[in-house]
Amino acid sequence: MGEKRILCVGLVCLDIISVVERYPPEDSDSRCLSQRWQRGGNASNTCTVLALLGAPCAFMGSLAPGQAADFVRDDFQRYKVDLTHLVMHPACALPTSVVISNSTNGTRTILHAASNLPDVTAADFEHVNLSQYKWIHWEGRNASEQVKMLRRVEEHNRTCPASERVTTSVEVEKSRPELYQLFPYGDVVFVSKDVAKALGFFSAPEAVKGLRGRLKPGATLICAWAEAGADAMGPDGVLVHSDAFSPEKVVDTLGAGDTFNASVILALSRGRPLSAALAYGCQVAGRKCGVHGYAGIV
Ligand SMILES: Nc1ncnc2c1ncn2[C@@H]1O[C@H](COP(=O)(O)OP(=O)(O)OP(=O)(O)O)[C@@H](O)[C@H]1O
Ligand SMILES: *[C@@H]1O[C@H](CO)[C@@H](O)[C@H](O)[C@H]1NC(C)=O
Ligand SMILES: *[C@@H]1O[C@H](CO)[C@@H](O)[C@H](O)[C@H]1NC(C)=O
Ligand SMILES: *[C@@H]1O[C@H](CO)[C@@H](O)[C@H](O)[C@H]1NC(C)=O
Ligand SMILES: *[C@@H]1O[C@H](CO)[C@@H](O)[C@H](O)[C@H]1NC(C)=O
Ligand SMILES: *[C@@H]1O[C@H](CO)[C@@H](O)[C@H](O)[C@H]1NC(C)=O
Ligand SMILES: *[C@@H]1O[C@H](CO)[C@@H](O)[C@H](O)[C@H]1NC(C)=O
Ligand SMILES: CC(=O)N[C@H]1CO[C@H](CO)[C@@H](O)[C@@H]1O
Repeated sequence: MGEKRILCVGLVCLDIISVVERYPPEDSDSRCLSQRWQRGGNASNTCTVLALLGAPCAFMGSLAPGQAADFVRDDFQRYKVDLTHLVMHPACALPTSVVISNSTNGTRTILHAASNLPDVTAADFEHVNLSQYKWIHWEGRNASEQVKMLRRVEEHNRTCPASERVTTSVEVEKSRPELYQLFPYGDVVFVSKDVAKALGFFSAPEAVKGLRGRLKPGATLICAWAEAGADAMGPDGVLVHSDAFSPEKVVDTLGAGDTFNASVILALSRGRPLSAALAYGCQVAGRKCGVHGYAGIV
């Protein structure tokens, strides 16, 4: 049997990435340094990183037919990500993002295309055999549906033997108040700098202290703050911090947050203490910022 899997629920999309030395002036015609297709979407990226770090994982999300979807599916398979819970929508299109990646300092400018692809629902999630997973992570999207999924896991945990219980984590990344209803559900909650700022906090430690009251008792709150590293607080109420680990040269920060989250989830799921998990997350995310894509993170 081996290690049980980690399931990530959220979005997969296609990222078309053009690497430039400097931002192009409007209405100009210029050459980029390189261009690539990359499987994107936050939950999908989290799976990529888990797979590279050697953790068996699965992705649950919606997919539409077409060339972009074929590319995405092949790429998942290349990383041996389990796709049992892909939900097909034949009449829809896969979302695509165009990314301008600045290799001079690693910033990424993202243009999302709207898509008619619906999110997975609580009814889809009913098909998941919870006993097969040790951890389920949600990218906060359709929050009211996701709350139903989280409640299902809580119910499962209440009725099954301890060895079958599933740990839950949620990521509140966009400052949409609808997503804030997820705070009281995860065993681990990841909150972004954007959300922290929108809620009136100016640093990761302030955000962790200020927002912990929104979590259920015994839960852990984690907040990453780019070059300032990350802070967290677990059930014991002790604030822990890790500095960022800067690579020699920052070339590509696209997916640094997903890399951080995947690494922290993996470390916690293997029983590491919170401080060690946070440091590991910052180390792997820092390494990621120094390379294009993900291949060089291990
Ligand atoms: N410029 C950087 N140098 C070193 N480490 C970084 C840098 N940017 C991000 N990191 C690392 O990545 C972690 C997550 O970064 P951040 O808070 O910027 O996530 P994010 O905004 O969600 O990223 P993305 O949107 O690109 O996925 C940080 O805690 C830090 O460890
Ligand atoms: C890329 O980085 C350089 C150096 O910091 C900066 O001058 C330029 O404005 C950046 N371009 C973009 C698109 O961020
Ligand atoms: C990169 O350059 C842009 C534009 O000058 C700036 O806004 C941004 O903060 C810089 N980012 C980093 C990570 O240095
Ligand atoms: C769920 O998975 C467990 C463990 O693999 C298995 O024993 C059980 O039969 C499965 N249940 C269903 C309903 O498929
Ligand atoms: C969430 O899912 C439900 C059920 O599928 C749907 O009715 C609703 O429109 C969705 N909401 C958002 C914000 O996507
Ligand atoms: C499982 O759900 C229960 C509530 O039923 C919750 O207290 C617990 O934190 C959850 N996770 C684990 C790993 O037990
Ligand atoms: C991952 O967690 C960090 C820190 O809690 C957060 O800033 C980020 O938004 C989360 N998700 C992604 C995709 O970066
Ligand atoms: C497709 C998508 O929603 N991507 C988001 C992933 O997370 C980053 C921040 O961590 C957002 O900027 C992206 O928009």
